Amino acid sequence: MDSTRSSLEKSSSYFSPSERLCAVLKGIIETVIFNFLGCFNFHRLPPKPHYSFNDLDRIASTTLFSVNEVEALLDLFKKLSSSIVDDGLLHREELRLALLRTPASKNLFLDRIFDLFDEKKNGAVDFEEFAHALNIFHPRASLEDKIDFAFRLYDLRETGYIEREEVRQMLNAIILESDLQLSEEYLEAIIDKGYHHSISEFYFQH
Ligand SMILES: [Ca+2]
Ligand SMILES: [Ca+2]
Repeated sequence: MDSTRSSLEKSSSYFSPSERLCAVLKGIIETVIFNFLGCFNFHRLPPKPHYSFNDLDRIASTTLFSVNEVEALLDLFKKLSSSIVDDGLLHREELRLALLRTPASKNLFLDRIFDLFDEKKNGAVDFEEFAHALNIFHPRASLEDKIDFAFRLYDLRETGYIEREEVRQMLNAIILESDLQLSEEYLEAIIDKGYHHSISEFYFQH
């Protein structure tokens, strides 16, 4: 027994500190890879929803689109919603990738559009939400609905009012996107002028 222990102690002493460190790191990496693969084995994506002709017909009846147009929208949705995770849902990063060509870039307008698309507020856009949201851009959509959509786009905090700070945030986003250089005074003047003008118009239109 003593001879076995001394033999083990002797053999372990043959490993240098760097070799022992490598062995520990190897163990950690193997554990991480095992758990990573386990995620795929045990947490498979839920099945993607299937849309029958009746579903497309029902969606067409609640929008201005014909059944053929809803079908074309479904093809577009499938393409956009499978760009990162093919789960039948359009995620924020997938919309960013479609419109900005990158999934990571922050964009206030795009985030706000995504929030408006996501009617059920569950963090992903399903096909029905997608079709309903695009309905607002249909040539026959009413002016009132378009104004309502534009109002909600700027009403960042969803209070029913467009506040000065929200106008400032939107203007800053536009300036950032267009690489414009504006002084703080000039920006304030634009907000003052645009704020009073647009708010009165919104109230007038509503
Ligand atoms: Ca997806
Ligand atoms: Ca949703």
